[in-house]
Amino acid sequence: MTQRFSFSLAATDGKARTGVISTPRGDIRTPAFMPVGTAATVKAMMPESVAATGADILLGNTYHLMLRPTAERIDRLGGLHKFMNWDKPILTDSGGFQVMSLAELRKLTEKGVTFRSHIDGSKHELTPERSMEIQRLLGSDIVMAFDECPALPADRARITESMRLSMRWAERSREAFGDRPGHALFGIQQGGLEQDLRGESAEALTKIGFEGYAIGGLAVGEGQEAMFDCLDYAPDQLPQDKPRYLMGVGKPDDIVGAVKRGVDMMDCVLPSRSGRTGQAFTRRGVVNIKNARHADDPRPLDEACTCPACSKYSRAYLHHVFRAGEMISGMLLTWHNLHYYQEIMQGMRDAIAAGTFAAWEKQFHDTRALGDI
Ligand code: PRF
Ligand code: ZN
Repeated sequence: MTQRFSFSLAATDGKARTGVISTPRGDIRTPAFMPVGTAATVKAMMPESVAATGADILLGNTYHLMLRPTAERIDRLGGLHKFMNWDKPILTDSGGFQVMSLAELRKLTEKGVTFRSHIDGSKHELTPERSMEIQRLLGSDIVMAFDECPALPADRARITESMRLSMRWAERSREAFGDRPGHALFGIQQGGLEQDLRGESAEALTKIGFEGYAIGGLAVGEGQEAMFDCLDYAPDQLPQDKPRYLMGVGKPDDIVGAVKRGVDMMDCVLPSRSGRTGQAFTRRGVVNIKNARHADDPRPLDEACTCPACSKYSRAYLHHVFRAGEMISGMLLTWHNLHYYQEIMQGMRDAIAAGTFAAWEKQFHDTRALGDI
């Protein structure tokens, strides 16, 4: 009997939750942070290194993979897991959000969206049905419903119309996904910063029924305070017994604030992208390794960190390889950032299980307030 998709909560502390999502490809400990592997790679990282940082699951992108190398090619080659040598779970985003931020000449209709590729200008169409097909061809373990996400600020009429379209697309996504044991389909709540629209969206999604529920449409320019205000109610509008996934978030303090408010999963390019631009996230805040003050510094980036960048190299070395444009710079800083993010997640999981989340959170903020060494 194959392991089916399931979620079990182990403990709660305030609104924060810890548990496990079980899939045929392995368990996902929650709260979980998913590194982004957009183009079938977490940039600058070998898959075994990503696993070594503590990641249980990666995020992949329908939009990028459908354009290059195409979902059909990945399917012929045995699926995305085999293609990229990652055998743990993969969640794939459904493409609509990336079309809106990356593609050219977009045209949105009830049916879906047509657009031109940002790579070669070729013409494509994404609909709920096609997005489900692509994510099936990729072999995604957690498939996201096809949605639309307006940039904020947007007026209430636009947010309402967009949310209702996303709910009709959610219904079509559910229908097209069908029944696939061991695979999960997550719905995506929209509704901007309007509590009643978020409520209407949650109700529509719950009625359709999904294996998990994402909070979409946040971290799109509204700022942390507005996002937290929304997260004060949005997770509560979604079913208690299913995973809640906040899409595209965020900085370390965003992640801690989201977990505190009842979020179970998150993804963000920040730790990997910043690693390639010389920005490191440490317990004591952000460090820009390109800064001249590191040039003679024999100390590690973070003396308490056990990652390869911190246990084997000095700030002076990391500074040098960044300035020299050496590839190892992006490799080491990405590894450090992903390691640090996973350490935050483990810290939160342990604290929630022990009922000490508030103390953990205070320590997190107090340490950051000290500033870099
Ligand atoms: N929808 C989808 N993907 C997303 C978002 C969304 O609203 C966001 C918003 N932060 C990031 N990625 N499908
Ligand atoms: Zn480190």
